[in-house]
Amino acid sequence: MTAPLCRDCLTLAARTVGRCSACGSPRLLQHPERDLLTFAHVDCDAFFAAVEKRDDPSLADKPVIIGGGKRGVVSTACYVARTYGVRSAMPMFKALQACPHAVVIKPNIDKYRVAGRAVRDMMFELTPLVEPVSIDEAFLDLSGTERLHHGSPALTLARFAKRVENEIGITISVGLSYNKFLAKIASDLAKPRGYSIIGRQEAADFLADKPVSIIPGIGASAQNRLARAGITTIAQLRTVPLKTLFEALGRDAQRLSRMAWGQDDRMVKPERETKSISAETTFDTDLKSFEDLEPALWRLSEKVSRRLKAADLAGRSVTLKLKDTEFRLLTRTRSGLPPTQLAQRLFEPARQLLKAACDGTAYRLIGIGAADLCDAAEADKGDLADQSVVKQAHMESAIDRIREKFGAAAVQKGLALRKPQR
Ligand code: TTP
Ligand code: MG
Repeated sequence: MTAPLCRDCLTLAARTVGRCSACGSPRLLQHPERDLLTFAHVDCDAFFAAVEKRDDPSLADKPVIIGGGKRGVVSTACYVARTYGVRSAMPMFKALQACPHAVVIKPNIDKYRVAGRAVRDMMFELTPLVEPVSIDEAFLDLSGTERLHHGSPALTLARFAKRVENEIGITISVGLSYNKFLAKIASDLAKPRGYSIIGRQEAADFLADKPVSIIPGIGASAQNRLARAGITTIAQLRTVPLKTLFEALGRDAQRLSRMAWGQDDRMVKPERETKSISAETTFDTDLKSFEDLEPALWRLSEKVSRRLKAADLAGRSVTLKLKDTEFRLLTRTRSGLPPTQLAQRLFEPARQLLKAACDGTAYRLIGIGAADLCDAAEADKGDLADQSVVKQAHMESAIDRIREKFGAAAVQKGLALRKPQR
């Protein structure tokens, strides 16, 4: 058994009844596979609230809620507020019913972005293999860094957590495992200030009684379909024949069923400057008519729009991509557009391009991409002549809010529901 690693004094300490023999801390990290694992997921604790508490120490022990900005919902609740039942995405009035003495602070996204970037910059000092997932979380692959950092990834991460606390003034939770799927689950196990390890030996047992929803890619509708077949846990999912799984989960079935056994081959993809954001889909049956292709294009426009919004980017050009049954690729681009991240405004030019491309050719794939990217701050402002843009932006953000609360299927445009005619 490896000696316990103290997360406070960072020594490999001989333990005296659950405490570090060097500094007395109870925060010891011990696991048979600890020094063999290299995949990590790091997530900041109650991120927005933590930044506000850092900047105003009088808030340290108070319940703090960030929210009530443009949206009437909770963006984040600190861990004190969470003890009263306050949660992200809860309507503000409910949160205040649960915790009337909470300190409510309007979000200051620019400030959080600076803090998020500082954490990220520090990650890049550990390894170039950093894959940011959102403003406050990232995957890291620390394989091959032992010599550089004079220690195992586990130790490097413990040092990192301490450094973030000391230098940035917020806390993080770390998950360490042998792949992304389990590292992400691990980081959530002991929040806040957590550090959890899931090793190869225990992974299958650990997953058995967990709900299928912890597998990324099994969204609300797949969960429903599985639940109708009596499958709610991962152990049950493992017993389903692959053919049945294909019917319930589509093309991803094999990847998802491997995850049920704790296997995940996804690499940590380092951040590259994003040049374009796109989405595409291959049809089960080739499609010819504009009426059949249009709904697919709309769904993809929504997807690209979601990704642009998540990345705080807007596109100034839109590309339509089509592949015919001979695998010949056709791309058509509209550029010089006013910057947008709205689904409707990505869709419109692409729809025109699609109309022109529907000349009887059967297509097996359609895609849409936004390029010439710029900061979202410049997007969808509208001008006096065109207030419809502002209206569209309001409408889409209302839809986004409903989806945030009730899932993607809660609001669907008529187009998205149209099935191809055959
Ligand atoms: P999370 O990492 O999901 O949440 P968190 O950091 O507040 O708390 P945890 O300790 O559980 O990780 O999201 C990061 C930030 O993103 C969060 O501080 C605020 C923002 N956010 C929203 O604005 N709305 C939401 O519904 C969620 C989930 C997050
Ligand atoms: Mg977080």
